[in-house]
Amino acid sequence: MTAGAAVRTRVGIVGAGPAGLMLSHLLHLEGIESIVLEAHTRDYVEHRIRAGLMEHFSVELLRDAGVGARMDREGLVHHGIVLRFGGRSHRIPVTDLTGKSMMIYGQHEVVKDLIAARLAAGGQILFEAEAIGIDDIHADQPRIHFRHHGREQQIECDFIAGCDGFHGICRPALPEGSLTVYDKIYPFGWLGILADVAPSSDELVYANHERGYALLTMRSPKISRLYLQCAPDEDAGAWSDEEIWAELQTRLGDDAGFVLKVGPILQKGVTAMRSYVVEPLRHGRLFLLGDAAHIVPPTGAKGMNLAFADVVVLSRALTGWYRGRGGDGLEDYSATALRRVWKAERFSWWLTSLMHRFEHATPFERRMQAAELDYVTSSPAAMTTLAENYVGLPLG
Ligand code: RFL
Ligand code: PHB
Repeated sequence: MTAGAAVRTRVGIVGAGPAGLMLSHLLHLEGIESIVLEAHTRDYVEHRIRAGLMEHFSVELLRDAGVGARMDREGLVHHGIVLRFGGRSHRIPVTDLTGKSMMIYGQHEVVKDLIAARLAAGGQILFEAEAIGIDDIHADQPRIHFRHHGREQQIECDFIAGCDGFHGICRPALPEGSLTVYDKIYPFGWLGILADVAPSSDELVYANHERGYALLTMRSPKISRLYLQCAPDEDAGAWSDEEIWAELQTRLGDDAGFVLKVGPILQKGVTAMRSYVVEPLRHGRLFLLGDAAHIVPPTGAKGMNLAFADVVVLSRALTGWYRGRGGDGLEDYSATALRRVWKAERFSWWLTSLMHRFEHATPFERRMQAAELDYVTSSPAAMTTLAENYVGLPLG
């Protein structure tokens, strides 16, 4: 392997997920050059099925940034959600309670739109370019070492944005003891499927059933996405398609005779559930964003939305710095982003606790969960609290 000369840019971005791509795009709109490094191929990141629900804030962000046209044509606007338990359905009218709506539009579609916009503008995204180390984050010119087409190369930049997800290299590259880690592992996972069948409900259905949680969501008017609470180390391959549909029908069924439409299962996989935050999010000239810095259990649908919120805070701070307005925004990045992160962590943890079956819960704890479900679906104040968190809190 030969080591190449360093390439120069202003902001070196590790990771072409929603965080890295949106950051590169917003910086470009402000005239700030960046290079994005992505370990996988373009095809891989454009087809990786993950998030589906966008908060009001993320929808507006895509529109304001000029990358919302396809989302507005193909996305599905949602005004409420259904909580189902004890055989009954309870609708939370999110738009009536908050004046805002959500959008179902797959994360992989957002990624496609952002990649197309970056490449059309001459932006640099290096696919199959794996970052292998970072250096000099406390100096004026930090460096990223990466491997591309078998060659080791370097990027020399003013700032590094660690947008490389939970398993990336930026967070672990920080010296031990420089981060405080907050971590919670849940005793269950989600078995998720993508199915070639029209959604059985116009709105998302969150079910708390004695056999475990289930969620009905969608990707389009023809494609359903469904999840089942399962063991954290469940083998998705051990479930036949018939078993998955039968279990979903049992958990999503209600006294009104709800019948789930079934169809060919296109993909299935298991996701472990955890809450995780590191502090601080800035170390010298390295900034951590999105899943590289924090993880939420997917119940509240907050992961991608939080990644976008971090990006907006950092892009404003970098814009201020390059326009000569000083480094206050950069100094404040961690504290500003973390305020929103912790509120989303709280909501995701709360909704997870409310909707899942905890095997070792005591009879008292089960009664507490039942009372909370009753309260949250009968009190206008509690429903409004749920709705304003679900649709997304303001950025500041
Ligand atoms: P990503 O998307 O993980 O992107 C990180 C990128 O970095 C690359 N990478 C590297 N590149 C170069 N060199 C290296 N050394 C690298 N190491 C890693 C990776 O290949 C990857 O391309 O992180 P980002 O951008 O922070 O985005 C976060 C979101 O992906 C995540 O929070 C959401 O998917 C979470 N999530 C949901 N979020 C929502 O907002 N709404 C939802 O409805 C929602 N549902 C979900 C979800 C996540 C799920 N799973 C599978 C975890 C449902 C599920 C089941
Ligand atoms: C999804 O569409 O994948 C999705 C939607 C809402 C959630 C979690 C996942 O709460």
